[in-house]
Amino acid sequence: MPVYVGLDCSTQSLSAVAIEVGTARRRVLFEHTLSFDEALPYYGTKKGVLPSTDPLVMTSSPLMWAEALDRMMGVIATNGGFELARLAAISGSAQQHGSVYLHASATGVLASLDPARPLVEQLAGSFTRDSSPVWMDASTSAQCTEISTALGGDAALARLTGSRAFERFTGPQIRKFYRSEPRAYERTDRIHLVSSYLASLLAGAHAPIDPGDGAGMNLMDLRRARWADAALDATAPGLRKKLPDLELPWTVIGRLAPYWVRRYGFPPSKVVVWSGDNPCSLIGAGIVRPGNVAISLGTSDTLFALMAEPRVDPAGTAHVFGAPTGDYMSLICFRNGSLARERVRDAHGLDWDGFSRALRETPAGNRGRILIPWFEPEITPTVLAPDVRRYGLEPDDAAANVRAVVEAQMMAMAIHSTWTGNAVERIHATGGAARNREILQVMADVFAAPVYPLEAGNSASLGAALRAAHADALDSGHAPPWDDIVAGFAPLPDAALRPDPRNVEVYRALRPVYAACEAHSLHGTPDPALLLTAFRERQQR
Ligand code: ADP
Ligand code: XUL
Repeated sequence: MPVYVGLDCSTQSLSAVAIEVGTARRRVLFEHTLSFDEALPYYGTKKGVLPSTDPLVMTSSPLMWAEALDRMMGVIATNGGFELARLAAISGSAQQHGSVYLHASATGVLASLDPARPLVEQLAGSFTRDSSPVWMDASTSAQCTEISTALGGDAALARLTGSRAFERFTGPQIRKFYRSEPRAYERTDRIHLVSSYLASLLAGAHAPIDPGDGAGMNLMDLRRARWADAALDATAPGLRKKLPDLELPWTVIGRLAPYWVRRYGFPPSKVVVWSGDNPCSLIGAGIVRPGNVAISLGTSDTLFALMAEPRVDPAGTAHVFGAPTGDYMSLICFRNGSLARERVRDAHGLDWDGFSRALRETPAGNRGRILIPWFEPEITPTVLAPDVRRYGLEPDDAAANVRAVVEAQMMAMAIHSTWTGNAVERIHATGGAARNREILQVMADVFAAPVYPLEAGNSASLGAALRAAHADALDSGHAPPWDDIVAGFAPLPDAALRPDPRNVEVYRALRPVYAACEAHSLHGTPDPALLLTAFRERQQR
């Protein structure tokens, strides 16, 4: 039975998962995580990021990522618990947007890695920039404006690349490097994403970028999955020849380089193009067809969905990336997630049991009592300063405030995801708050769709392993449907929370009322008092 390995290089750690994929048995064989700060302390990172005097600058060390990869491959070889000869293919996932800058000499180094010496020793002279900007960097506002202006504004850039200019996106980061260190930029032969850099190390040759991660750069024509010349020109001169090629997300880019074969005893397994952590998580969460949505209830809440069409968010706050299935995916972030739920919970001296009890004891629709929960500046919709408002809601009514915060979050997610154009048919819920079934019931009722809680685990590395399995099958001449690829790893039907038809009706009526309260808070549009009264009267009937 073949084994597939998926790696995930996130902000703070490198994780690996090995899965066994047979007709009768499909299961996780091995999981392991190396935390950068703890396992590789001599790079000096804190939570995976290098110290900086400028709070807007966030970088990490590409050499550290290479050393982590070297170590992880050693751990898999000795402790993976499977016969290495069974490893059919390997792929990976990485934090999106981060970039790695290589000198021309890197090409020769990659092609002739010596298995007798550690990887980092051999790579040390290969970088034109020792540190790599990562997704938390926010230091490129000037470059965002320049790129956006050159391309005809935010909306035009979003239509072309899937997102308006964002500080963390790779294009603005490359422009800043070109402006501040023009000579180092000129000496740069290749600019990789974290994903394509690590794939290059595995394959011993420069790896391509897939449309999932390529869409996080403000450089790729989303519809054609090709570099967009106008965006390249607006970013930095001579950029095209410094970028890797773009390839389909199931491309087998080569075999594990002799370094890995001789140093650790791996077979020359297929290396499959890596992708970003969000596209990989989509697959790891079992989202493989339009109408399937994943909602992660973590510190922030995020909603990501598979889309058949490359539509973009007219409000400009969300992102559209390529999906590993060859479709598209939306990514919508809501900053006031667990953060806001905890603020309400703590304000009323509750624990999570008390929070759940409050949800059980209050009716759907909350008798028209509404909270706008921007305890911190909000990403979706854009709110720059904290702004909490209550409509008909007493601040000290604990149970009503609990229901109001959860209903507000679910309403906002439903309202601000309609632009994706796909009706929601099922939701896979993950993140710390997904263990709360009362919260998930509100989700099911608001979206009028069943909610399947996912088992905790690293969905990005699992998604990478499943992508490796899919690419291997395709490369071997049969193309199983994606439903079959994720089968056995996707949530079981009997765990689902089903929508209650009466509550679905209530929330259908509440939606325009909530939208009016949101618009009133955001733009000072007319007070929604009349709408609220009508909704309350309808609930009392
Ligand atoms: P992160 O985004 O940091 O990875 P997690 O996905 O691990 O976050 O989620 C952590 C959050 O889950 C905590 O901040 C907490 O608010 C929330 N949480 C944990 N248990 C519950 C519960 N029973 N009900 C609601 N929220 C919970
Ligand atoms: C997405 C983003 C993050 C990183 C985190 O746009 O910036 O999700 O991919 O790893």
